[in-house]
Amino acid sequence: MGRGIRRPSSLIATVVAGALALTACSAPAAREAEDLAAPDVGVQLFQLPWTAIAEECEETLGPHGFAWVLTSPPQEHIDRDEWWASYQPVSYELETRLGTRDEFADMVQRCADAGVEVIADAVINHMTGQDGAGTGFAGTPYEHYEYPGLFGSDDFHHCGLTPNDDISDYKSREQVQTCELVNLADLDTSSETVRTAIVGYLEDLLSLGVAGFRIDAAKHMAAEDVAAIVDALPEGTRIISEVIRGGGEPIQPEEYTGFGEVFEFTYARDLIPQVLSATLNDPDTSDPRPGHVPDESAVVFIDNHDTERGEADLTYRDGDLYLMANALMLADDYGTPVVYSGYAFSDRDAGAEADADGRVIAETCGGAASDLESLSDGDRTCVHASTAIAGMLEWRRVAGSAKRLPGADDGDAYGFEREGRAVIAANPGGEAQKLAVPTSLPDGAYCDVVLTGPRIDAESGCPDAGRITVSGGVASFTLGAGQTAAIHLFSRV
Ligand code: LM2
Ligand code: CA
Repeated sequence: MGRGIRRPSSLIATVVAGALALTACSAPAAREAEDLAAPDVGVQLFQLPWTAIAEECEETLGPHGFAWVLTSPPQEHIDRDEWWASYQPVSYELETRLGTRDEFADMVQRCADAGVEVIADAVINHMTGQDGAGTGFAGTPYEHYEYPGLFGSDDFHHCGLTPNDDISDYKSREQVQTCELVNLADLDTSSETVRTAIVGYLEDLLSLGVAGFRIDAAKHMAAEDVAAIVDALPEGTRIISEVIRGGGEPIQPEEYTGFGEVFEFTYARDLIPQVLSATLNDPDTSDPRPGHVPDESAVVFIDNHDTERGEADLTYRDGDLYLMANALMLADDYGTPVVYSGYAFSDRDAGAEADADGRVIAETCGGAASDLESLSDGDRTCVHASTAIAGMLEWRRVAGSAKRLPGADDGDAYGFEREGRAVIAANPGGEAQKLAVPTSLPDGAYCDVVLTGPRIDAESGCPDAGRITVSGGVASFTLGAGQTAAIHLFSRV
Protein backbone atom coordinates (compact mmCIF):
# COMPACT_ATOMS: atom_id res chain seq x y z
CA MET A 1 0.00 0.00 0.00
CA GLY A 2 0.99 3.59 -0.09
CA ARG A 3 3.23 3.52 -3.12
CA GLY A 4 1.52 4.29 -6.40
CA ILE A 5 2.39 2.49 -9.60
CA ARG A 6 4.31 4.89 -11.80
CA ARG A 7 3.29 4.74 -15.42
CA PRO A 8 6.35 4.02 -17.54
CA SER A 9 5.86 5.75 -20.84
CA SER A 10 4.62 9.07 -22.10
CA LEU A 11 4.35 9.37 -25.87
CA ILE A 12 7.66 11.27 -25.96
CA ALA A 13 9.42 8.65 -23.87
CA THR A 14 8.14 5.95 -26.21
CA VAL A 15 9.36 7.81 -29.29
CA VAL A 16 12.75 8.48 -27.70
CA ALA A 17 13.04 4.86 -26.57
CA GLY A 18 12.08 3.72 -30.08
CA ALA A 19 14.75 5.93 -31.65
CA LEU A 20 17.37 4.65 -29.23
CA ALA A 21 16.37 1.12 -30.11
CA LEU A 22 17.81 1.69 -33.60
CA THR A 23 21.25 2.29 -32.18
CA ALA A 24 21.39 0.21 -29.01
CA CYS A 25 18.99 -2.71 -28.84
CA SER A 26 19.02 -3.04 -25.04
CA ALA A 27 17.90 0.57 -24.43
CA PRO A 28 14.09 0.11 -24.27
CA ALA A 29 14.39 -2.71 -21.76
CA ALA A 30 16.81 -0.70 -19.64
CA ARG A 31 14.49 2.29 -19.76
CA GLU A 32 11.50 0.21 -18.74
CA ALA A 33 13.50 -1.35 -15.90
CA GLU A 34 14.37 2.10 -14.55
CA ASP A 35 10.73 3.10 -14.47
CA LEU A 36 9.53 0.24 -12.30
CA ALA A 37 7.84 1.27 -9.07
CA ALA A 38 9.67 0.32 -5.88
CA PRO A 39 7.86 -2.51 -4.09
CA ASP A 40 6.47 -2.06 -0.60
CA VAL A 41 8.88 -4.20 1.41
CA GLY A 42 9.92 -3.60 5.01
CA VAL A 43 12.71 -4.80 7.25
CA GLN A 44 12.64 -5.21 11.02
CA LEU A 45 16.01 -4.23 12.48
CA PHE A 46 15.60 -5.70 15.95
CA GLN A 47 17.39 -3.97 18.84
CA LEU A 48 19.62 -2.01 16.48
CA PRO A 49 20.67 1.45 17.74
CA TRP A 50 19.38 4.50 15.86
CA THR A 51 22.81 5.56 14.63
CA ALA A 52 23.35 2.10 13.14
CA ILE A 53 19.92 2.09 11.48
CA ALA A 54 20.74 5.45 9.90
CA GLU A 55 23.89 3.96 8.42
CA GLU A 56 22.06 0.85 7.25
CA CYS A 57 19.50 3.06 5.50
CA GLU A 58 22.22 4.86 3.58
CA GLU A 59 24.47 1.90 2.92
CA THR A 60 22.07 -0.98 2.30
CA LEU A 61 18.34 -0.44 2.79
CA GLY A 62 17.97 2.48 0.38
CA PRO A 63 20.25 1.05 -2.32
CA HIS A 64 18.63 -2.40 -2.10
CA GLY A 65 15.15 -0.90 -2.32
CA PHE A 66 13.61 -1.49 1.09
CA ALA A 67 10.68 0.92 1.48
CA TRP A 68 10.61 1.01 5.27
CA VAL A 69 12.33 -0.10 8.44
CA LEU A 70 10.61 -1.21 11.65
CA THR A 71 12.58 -0.15 14.72
CA SER A 72 12.46 -1.46 18.28
CA PRO A 73 10.38 0.63 20.72
CA PRO A 74 11.78 4.16 21.13
CA GLN A 75 10.32 5.10 24.54
CA GLU A 76 12.05 5.07 27.95
CA HIS A 77 11.99 1.56 29.42
CA ILE A 78 13.04 -0.27 32.57
CA ASP A 79 16.76 -0.36 33.19
CA ARG A 80 17.63 -3.98 32.45
CA ASP A 81 19.90 -5.79 30.01
CA GLU A 82 17.37 -8.16 28.47
CA TRP A 83 16.04 -7.17 25.03
CA TRP A 84 12.53 -7.21 26.41
CA ALA A 85 13.25 -4.23 28.65
CA SER A 86 12.11 -2.29 25.53
CA TYR A 87 8.60 -3.66 26.03
CA GLN A 88 8.21 -2.21 29.54
CA PRO A 89 7.65 1.55 29.11
CA VAL A 90 8.44 3.88 32.01
CA SER A 91 7.75 7.17 30.20
CA TYR A 92 7.38 8.48 26.65
CA GLU A 93 10.74 10.18 26.69
CA LEU A 94 12.80 9.07 23.69
CA GLU A 95 15.85 7.99 25.64
CA THR A 96 16.73 4.30 25.45
CA ARG A 97 19.43 1.68 25.23
CA LEU A 98 19.17 2.19 21.47
CA GLY A 99 19.86 5.91 21.48
CA THR A 100 18.80 9.43 22.31
CA ARG A 101 15.98 11.57 20.98
CA ASP A 102 18.41 13.48 18.77
CA GLU A 103 19.81 10.26 17.38
CA PHE A 104 16.31 8.99 16.68
CA ALA A 105 15.40 12.23 14.86
CA ASP A 106 18.64 12.12 12.86
CA MET A 107 17.95 8.50 11.88
CA VAL A 108 14.47 9.34 10.60
CA GLN A 109 15.90 12.17 8.51
CA ARG A 110 18.79 10.18 7.07
CA CYS A 111 16.56 7.21 6.29
CA ALA A 112 14.07 9.51 4.54
CA ASP A 113 16.93 10.96 2.48
CA ALA A 114 17.83 7.40 1.50
CA GLY A 115 14.22 6.71 0.49
CA VAL A 116 13.40 4.61 3.54
CA GLU A 117 10.48 5.34 5.86
CA VAL A 118 10.59 4.60 9.58
CA ILE A 119 7.88 2.64 11.37
CA ALA A 120 8.24 2.75 15.16
CA ASP A 121 7.15 -0.04 17.47
CA ALA A 122 4.48 1.55 19.70
CA VAL A 123 4.04 -0.13 23.08
CA ILE A 124 0.75 1.40 24.19
CA ASN A 125 -1.17 -1.44 25.83
CA HIS A 126 0.82 -1.38 29.02
CA MET A 127 3.60 0.05 31.14
CA THR A 128 6.03 -1.94 33.33
CA GLY A 129 5.64 -5.41 34.81
CA GLN A 130 7.96 -4.95 37.80
CA ASP A 131 6.25 -5.32 41.16
CA GLY A 132 8.72 -3.08 42.99
CA ALA A 133 9.58 0.59 42.48
CA GLY A 134 12.42 1.50 40.14
CA THR A 135 14.09 4.10 37.96
CA GLY A 136 13.81 3.97 34.16
CA PHE A 137 16.69 4.12 31.69
CA ALA A 138 16.38 7.91 31.37
CA GLY A 139 16.19 8.38 35.15
CA THR A 140 12.43 8.58 35.58
CA PRO A 141 11.22 7.05 38.87
CA TYR A 142 8.21 4.71 38.70
CA GLU A 143 6.12 2.17 40.58
CA HIS A 144 4.01 -0.61 39.10
CA TYR A 145 0.94 1.66 38.68
CA GLU A 146 2.51 5.11 39.17
CA TYR A 147 4.32 7.01 36.41
CA PRO A 148 4.77 10.57 37.66
CA GLY A 149 3.26 13.19 35.37
CA LEU A 150 1.93 10.53 33.01
CA PHE A 151 -0.27 7.78 34.52
CA GLY A 152 -1.56 6.87 37.97
CA SER A 153 -3.40 3.86 39.35
CA ASP A 154 -6.80 5.02 37.99
CA ASP A 155 -5.45 4.92 34.45
CA PHE A 156 -5.04 1.15 34.58
CA HIS A 157 -7.35 -1.80 34.27
CA HIS A 158 -7.38 -3.88 37.41
CA CYS A 159 -9.49 -6.62 35.87
CA GLY A 160 -10.37 -8.59 39.00
CA LEU A 161 -11.12 -11.63 36.84
CA THR A 162 -8.16 -13.81 37.85
CA PRO A 163 -6.32 -14.21 41.17
CA ASN A 164 -3.34 -11.97 40.23
CA ASP A 165 -5.11 -9.96 37.47
CA ASP A 166 -3.01 -11.78 34.87
CA ILE A 167 -4.54 -13.13 31.66
CA SER A 168 -5.03 -16.86 32.02
CA ASP A 169 -7.70 -17.70 29.45
CA TYR A 170 -7.27 -16.56 25.84
CA LYS A 171 -10.83 -17.71 25.14
CA SER A 172 -12.06 -14.81 27.29
CA ARG A 173 -12.15 -11.52 25.38
CA GLU A 174 -12.49 -9.60 28.62
CA GLN A 175 -9.43 -11.22 30.20
CA VAL A 176 -7.28 -10.78 27.10
CA GLN A 177 -8.12 -7.09 26.84
CA THR A 178 -8.44 -5.93 30.45
CA CYS A 179 -6.25 -8.27 32.48
CA GLU A 180 -2.46 -8.11 32.55
CA LEU A 181 -0.20 -9.68 29.95
CA VAL A 182 2.62 -11.24 32.02
CA ASN A 183 2.10 -8.76 34.87
CA LEU A 184 2.42 -5.68 32.64
CA ALA A 185 0.35 -2.82 34.11
CA ASP A 186 -2.56 -2.69 31.64
CA LEU A 187 -3.55 0.78 30.50
CA ASP A 188 -7.26 1.56 30.44
CA THR A 189 -7.31 2.46 26.77
CA SER A 190 -11.05 3.21 26.94
CA SER A 191 -10.25 6.30 29.02
CA GLU A 192 -9.99 9.69 27.32
CA THR A 193 -7.04 10.81 29.43
CA VAL A 194 -5.12 7.63 28.63
CA ARG A 195 -5.91 7.95 24.93
CA THR A 196 -4.82 11.58 24.96
CA ALA A 197 -1.46 10.71 26.52
CA ILE A 198 -0.87 7.92 23.99
CA VAL A 199 -1.85 10.15 21.06
CA GLY A 200 0.54 12.81 22.37
CA TYR A 201 3.37 10.28 22.34
CA LEU A 202 2.58 9.08 18.82
CA GLU A 203 2.25 12.65 17.56
CA ASP A 204 5.64 13.44 19.02
CA LEU A 205 7.13 10.60 16.96
CA LEU A 206 5.24 11.79 13.87
CA SER A 207 6.67 15.27 14.40
CA LEU A 208 10.12 13.70 14.01
CA GLY A 209 9.03 12.25 10.68
CA VAL A 210 8.08 8.65 11.34
CA ALA A 211 5.64 7.23 8.79
CA GLY A 212 3.68 5.05 11.15
CA PHE A 213 3.58 2.45 13.86
CA ARG A 214 3.56 -1.22 14.70
CA ILE A 215 0.88 -1.46 17.37
CA ASP A 216 2.40 -3.81 19.93
CA ALA A 217 0.02 -6.24 21.66
CA ALA A 218 -2.95 -4.85 19.72
CA LYS A 219 -4.97 -7.96 20.54
CA HIS A 220 -4.82 -6.86 24.17
CA MET A 221 -6.65 -3.62 23.40
CA ALA A 222 -10.25 -3.45 22.19
CA ALA A 223 -10.23 -2.70 18.46
CA GLU A 224 -12.43 0.33 19.13
CA ASP A 225 -9.82 1.71 21.54
CA VAL A 226 -7.06 1.36 18.95
CA ALA A 227 -9.39 2.83 16.31
CA ALA A 228 -10.05 5.88 18.50
CA ILE A 229 -6.33 6.47 18.96
CA VAL A 230 -5.65 6.04 15.24
CA ASP A 231 -8.52 8.38 14.38
CA ALA A 232 -6.82 11.15 16.32
CA LEU A 233 -3.66 10.83 14.20
CA PRO A 234 -3.13 12.52 10.84
CA GLU A 235 -4.60 10.81 7.79
CA GLY A 236 -2.06 8.56 6.08
CA THR A 237 -0.28 7.47 9.25
CA ARG A 238 0.63 3.85 8.59
CA ILE A 239 -0.69 1.45 11.22
CA ILE A 240 0.28 -2.22 11.43
CA SER A 241 -1.41 -4.00 14.31
CA GLU A 242 0.16 -7.03 15.91
CA VAL A 243 -2.71 -9.42 16.51
CA ILE A 244 -1.37 -12.95 16.86
CA ARG A 245 -3.95 -15.20 15.24
CA GLY A 246 -5.02 -17.94 17.63
CA GLY A 247 -7.35 -20.77 16.70
CA GLY A 248 -10.60 -20.76 18.65
CA GLU A 249 -9.91 -17.34 20.17
CA PRO A 250 -12.66 -14.71 20.14
CA ILE A 251 -10.36 -11.86 19.09
CA GLN A 252 -9.25 -12.20 15.48
CA PRO A 253 -7.01 -9.95 13.30
CA GLU A 254 -9.96 -9.14 11.02
CA GLU A 255 -11.33 -6.84 13.77
CA TYR A 256 -8.29 -4.57 13.35
CA THR A 257 -8.30 -4.12 9.57
CA GLY A 258 -10.72 -1.16 9.55
CA PHE A 259 -8.00 1.35 10.44
CA GLY A 260 -4.79 -0.21 9.11
CA GLU A 261 -2.90 -3.36 8.27
CA VAL A 262 -2.21 -6.37 10.48
CA PHE A 263 0.62 -8.87 10.73
CA GLU A 264 -0.72 -12.13 9.28
CA PHE A 265 0.81 -14.97 11.32
CA THR A 266 -0.86 -17.65 9.17
CA TYR A 267 1.54 -16.92 6.31
CA ALA A 268 4.68 -18.27 8.01
CA ARG A 269 2.71 -21.04 9.67
CA ASP A 270 1.78 -22.27 6.16
CA LEU A 271 5.09 -21.75 4.42
CA ILE A 272 7.63 -22.90 7.03
CA PRO A 273 6.39 -26.51 7.24
CA GLN A 274 6.37 -26.71 3.42
CA VAL A 275 10.03 -25.70 3.33
CA LEU A 276 11.05 -28.00 6.17
CA SER A 277 9.26 -31.04 4.75
CA ALA A 278 10.17 -30.21 1.13
CA THR A 279 6.51 -30.10 0.08
CA LEU A 280 6.30 -26.64 -1.49
CA ASN A 281 3.09 -26.17 -3.40
CA ASP A 282 0.67 -23.62 -4.78
CA PRO A 283 -1.21 -21.58 -2.18
CA ASP A 284 -4.99 -21.46 -2.30
CA THR A 285 -5.29 -18.11 -4.03
CA SER A 286 -8.96 -17.56 -3.25
CA ASP A 287 -9.48 -13.98 -2.17
CA PRO A 288 -8.88 -13.79 0.71
CA ARG A 289 -6.59 -16.78 1.05
CA PRO A 290 -8.26 -19.10 3.58
CA GLY A 291 -7.19 -18.28 7.13
CA HIS A 292 -5.60 -15.01 6.01
CA VAL A 293 -6.77 -11.40 6.05
CA PRO A 294 -7.30 -9.85 2.59
CA ASP A 295 -4.17 -9.09 0.60
CA GLU A 296 -4.28 -5.32 1.13
CA SER A 297 -4.45 -5.73 4.92
CA ALA A 298 -1.67 -8.29 5.26
CA VAL A 299 1.88 -7.75 6.41
CA VAL A 300 3.74 -11.06 6.17
CA PHE A 301 7.02 -12.35 7.55
CA ILE A 302 8.91 -15.60 8.00
CA ASP A 303 9.81 -14.76 11.59
CA ASN A 304 10.02 -11.84 14.00
CA HIS A 305 11.68 -11.28 17.37
CA ASP A 306 8.98 -13.23 19.20
CA THR A 307 8.54 -16.15 16.79
CA GLU A 308 12.29 -16.71 16.39
CA ARG A 309 12.21 -17.29 20.15
CA GLY A 310 8.99 -19.25 19.96
CA GLU A 311 6.85 -20.82 17.30
CA ALA A 312 9.07 -20.42 14.24
CA ASP A 313 10.80 -23.69 13.32
CA LEU A 314 12.76 -21.89 10.62
CA THR A 315 15.15 -19.11 11.66
CA TYR A 316 18.54 -17.62 10.74
CA ARG A 317 20.06 -20.84 12.12
CA ASP A 318 18.73 -22.71 9.08
CA GLY A 319 20.83 -20.68 6.64
CA ASP A 320 19.84 -21.39 3.02
CA LEU A 321 16.41 -22.77 3.86
CA TYR A 322 15.65 -19.60 5.83
CA LEU A 323 16.71 -17.43 2.90
CA MET A 324 14.63 -19.71 0.64
CA ALA A 325 11.50 -19.04 2.70
CA ASN A 326 12.22 -15.30 2.60
CA ALA A 327 12.77 -15.46 -1.17
CA LEU A 328 9.48 -17.31 -1.69
CA MET A 329 7.69 -14.71 0.44
CA LEU A 330 9.23 -11.90 -1.62
CA ALA A 331 8.18 -13.69 -4.81
CA ASP A 332 4.57 -14.12 -3.74
CA ASP A 333 1.74 -11.84 -4.78
CA TYR A 334 0.14 -11.71 -1.35
CA GLY A 335 0.66 -9.12 1.36
CA THR A 336 3.45 -6.71 2.23
CA PRO A 337 6.58 -8.67 3.20
CA VAL A 338 8.87 -7.77 6.09
CA VAL A 339 12.34 -9.26 6.28
CA TYR A 340 13.63 -9.82 9.80
CA SER A 341 17.20 -9.08 10.86
CA GLY A 342 18.35 -9.58 14.44
CA TYR A 343 21.27 -11.18 16.24
CA ALA A 344 22.31 -14.73 17.10
CA PHE A 345 21.36 -16.01 20.55
CA SER A 346 21.09 -19.16 22.56
CA ASP A 347 19.51 -17.56 25.64
CA ARG A 348 16.07 -16.20 24.64
CA ASP A 349 16.37 -13.32 27.11
CA ALA A 350 19.86 -12.18 26.08
CA GLY A 351 19.96 -8.54 25.03
CA ALA A 352 22.02 -7.20 22.14
CA GLU A 353 25.65 -6.52 23.01
CA ALA A 354 25.96 -3.34 25.05
CA ASP A 355 28.67 -1.10 26.47
CA ALA A 356 29.34 -0.45 30.17
CA ASP A 357 26.57 2.19 30.30
CA GLY A 358 24.05 -0.30 28.96
CA ARG A 359 23.87 1.30 25.52
CA VAL A 360 23.61 -1.22 22.71
CA ILE A 361 26.66 -1.20 20.46
CA ALA A 362 25.98 0.42 17.09
CA GLU A 363 27.43 -2.23 14.80
CA THR A 364 26.58 -2.13 11.12
CA CYS A 365 26.81 -4.84 8.50
CA GLY A 366 29.00 -2.85 6.11
CA GLY A 367 26.83 -3.99 3.23
CA ALA A 368 27.67 -7.65 3.79
CA ALA A 369 25.50 -10.46 5.12
CA SER A 370 26.81 -12.83 7.77
CA ASP A 371 27.40 -16.51 7.16
CA LEU A 372 24.26 -17.64 8.95
CA GLU A 373 25.57 -21.12 9.74
CA SER A 374 28.57 -19.90 11.73
CA LEU A 375 27.35 -17.09 13.96
CA SER A 376 28.30 -16.71 17.61
CA ASP A 377 25.87 -15.40 20.18
CA GLY A 378 25.45 -11.65 19.80
CA ASP A 379 26.56 -11.52 16.16
CA ARG A 380 24.18 -9.60 13.93
CA THR A 381 22.58 -11.82 11.26
CA CYS A 382 22.66 -8.99 8.69
CA VAL A 383 19.94 -10.78 6.72
CA HIS A 384 18.90 -7.42 5.24
CA ALA A 385 22.30 -7.17 3.54
CA SER A 386 22.10 -10.63 1.99
CA THR A 387 22.78 -10.88 -1.75
CA ALA A 388 19.82 -13.24 -2.16
CA ILE A 389 17.41 -10.79 -0.53
CA ALA A 390 18.78 -7.86 -2.56
CA GLY A 391 18.27 -9.90 -5.72
CA MET A 392 14.73 -10.79 -4.69
CA LEU A 393 13.87 -7.15 -3.98
CA GLU A 394 14.77 -6.38 -7.58
CA TRP A 395 12.84 -9.49 -8.71
CA ARG A 396 9.76 -8.25 -6.85
CA ARG A 397 10.15 -4.82 -8.40
CA VAL A 398 10.20 -6.41 -11.87
CA ALA A 399 7.29 -8.76 -11.03
CA GLY A 400 5.20 -5.71 -10.09
CA SER A 401 1.54 -6.58 -10.12
CA ALA A 402 1.88 -9.61 -12.42
CA LYS A 403 -0.19 -12.55 -11.36
CA ARG A 404 1.28 -15.59 -9.65
CA LEU A 405 0.67 -18.52 -11.99
CA PRO A 406 0.17 -22.15 -10.90
CA GLY A 407 3.59 -23.66 -10.28
CA ALA A 408 5.48 -26.75 -11.38
CA ASP A 409 7.13 -29.39 -9.22
CA ASP A 410 9.45 -32.31 -9.68
CA GLY A 411 10.64 -34.37 -6.75
CA ASP A 412 11.38 -31.94 -3.92
CA ALA A 413 11.72 -28.93 -6.21
CA TYR A 414 9.00 -26.41 -6.93
CA GLY A 415 8.81 -23.16 -8.86
CA PHE A 416 6.42 -20.64 -10.33
CA GLU A 417 6.18 -17.64 -12.62
CA ARG A 418 4.83 -14.14 -12.08
CA GLU A 419 3.19 -13.88 -15.45
CA GLY A 420 5.60 -12.79 -18.15
CA ARG A 421 7.92 -11.08 -15.68
CA ALA A 422 9.87 -13.41 -13.41
CA VAL A 423 10.39 -17.03 -12.37
CA ILE A 424 11.58 -18.55 -9.08
CA ALA A 425 12.54 -22.14 -8.31
CA ALA A 426 13.49 -23.75 -5.00
CA ASN A 427 14.73 -27.14 -3.90
CA PRO A 428 14.31 -27.62 -0.15
CA GLY A 429 15.23 -31.31 -0.49
CA GLY A 430 18.54 -32.99 0.30
CA GLU A 431 19.44 -34.03 -3.28
CA ALA A 432 20.12 -32.05 -6.44
CA GLN A 433 17.07 -31.79 -8.64
CA LYS A 434 16.17 -30.61 -12.14
CA LEU A 435 13.04 -28.56 -12.59
CA ALA A 436 11.25 -27.24 -15.70
CA VAL A 437 9.02 -24.24 -15.03
CA PRO A 438 6.63 -23.13 -17.79
CA THR A 439 7.13 -19.46 -18.59
CA SER A 440 6.30 -16.81 -21.14
CA LEU A 441 9.68 -15.08 -20.70
CA PRO A 442 11.47 -14.70 -24.05
CA ASP A 443 14.05 -17.36 -24.97
CA GLY A 444 17.55 -16.67 -23.76
CA ALA A 445 20.10 -17.09 -21.01
CA TYR A 446 19.15 -15.42 -17.73
CA CYS A 447 21.15 -14.71 -14.61
CA ASP A 448 20.08 -15.98 -11.19
CA VAL A 449 19.53 -12.97 -8.93
CA VAL A 450 19.55 -15.12 -5.78
CA LEU A 451 23.17 -16.03 -6.50
CA THR A 452 24.38 -12.73 -7.92
CA GLY A 453 22.07 -10.06 -6.49
CA PRO A 454 20.48 -7.26 -8.56
CA ARG A 455 21.18 -7.37 -12.30
CA ILE A 456 19.62 -4.22 -13.73
CA ASP A 457 22.69 -2.06 -13.17
CA ALA A 458 25.10 -4.93 -12.61
CA GLU A 459 28.62 -4.19 -13.71
CA SER A 460 29.86 -7.77 -13.57
CA GLY A 461 28.93 -10.51 -15.99
CA CYS A 462 26.96 -13.53 -14.91
CA PRO A 463 29.03 -16.45 -13.59
CA ASP A 464 28.42 -19.81 -15.29
CA ALA A 465 26.86 -21.19 -12.12
CA GLY A 466 24.19 -18.48 -12.30
CA ARG A 467 23.05 -19.06 -15.91
CA ILE A 468 19.55 -20.36 -16.46
CA THR A 469 18.14 -21.09 -19.90
CA VAL A 470 14.68 -20.26 -21.11
CA SER A 471 13.72 -21.98 -24.31
CA GLY A 472 10.40 -22.70 -25.95
CA GLY A 473 8.33 -21.61 -22.97
CA VAL A 474 10.30 -23.47 -20.32
CA ALA A 475 12.85 -22.24 -17.77
CA SER A 476 15.24 -25.10 -16.98
CA PHE A 477 16.75 -25.13 -13.49
CA THR A 478 19.26 -27.49 -11.94
CA LEU A 479 19.08 -26.90 -8.20
CA GLY A 480 21.45 -28.19 -5.58
CA ALA A 481 20.13 -29.33 -2.18
CA GLY A 482 18.63 -26.30 -0.43
CA GLN A 483 19.17 -24.03 -3.43
CA THR A 484 16.88 -21.23 -4.60
CA ALA A 485 17.25 -19.57 -8.01
CA ALA A 486 15.28 -16.73 -9.56
CA ILE A 487 15.32 -14.89 -12.89
CA HIS A 488 13.43 -11.91 -14.26
CA LEU A 489 12.80 -10.10 -17.52
CA PHE A 490 15.79 -7.79 -17.01
CA SER A 491 18.24 -10.41 -15.73
CA ARG A 492 18.81 -11.69 -19.26
CA VAL A 493 22.51 -11.95 -20.11
C1 LM2 B 1 4.54 -8.21 22.33
N1 LM2 B 1 3.69 -8.19 21.40
O1 LM2 B 1 2.40 -8.29 21.61
C2 LM2 B 1 5.98 -8.15 22.04
O2 LM2 B 1 6.24 -8.39 20.66
C3 LM2 B 1 6.67 -9.11 22.92
O3 LM2 B 1 8.04 -9.19 22.61
C4 LM2 B 1 6.46 -8.67 24.37
O4 LM2 B 1 6.99 -9.64 25.29
C5 LM2 B 1 4.98 -8.54 24.71
N2 LM2 B 1 4.12 -8.34 23.60
C6 LM2 B 1 4.79 -7.36 25.64
O5 LM2 B 1 5.01 -6.14 24.97
C7 LM2 B 1 8.32 -9.42 25.70
C8 LM2 B 1 8.95 -10.72 26.16
C9 LM2 B 1 8.48 -11.12 27.53
C10 LM2 B 1 8.67 -9.97 28.51
C11 LM2 B 1 7.85 -8.79 27.99
C12 LM2 B 1 7.96 -7.56 28.88
O6 LM2 B 1 8.67 -11.76 25.24
O7 LM2 B 1 9.26 -12.23 27.98
O8 LM2 B 1 8.25 -10.35 29.80
O9 LM2 B 1 8.36 -8.42 26.68
O10 LM2 B 1 9.29 -7.15 29.00
C13 LM2 B 1 9.22 -10.21 30.86
C14 LM2 B 1 9.49 -11.57 31.54
C15 LM2 B 1 8.21 -12.05 32.20
C16 LM2 B 1 7.71 -11.01 33.21
C17 LM2 B 1 7.52 -9.67 32.48
C18 LM2 B 1 7.10 -8.55 33.42
O11 LM2 B 1 9.92 -12.50 30.55
O12 LM2 B 1 8.50 -13.26 32.91
O13 LM2 B 1 6.43 -11.44 33.72
O14 LM2 B 1 8.75 -9.30 31.84
O15 LM2 B 1 8.12 -8.26 34.33
C19 LM2 B 1 6.35 -11.59 35.12
CA1 CA C 1 -5.14 -4.26 27.61
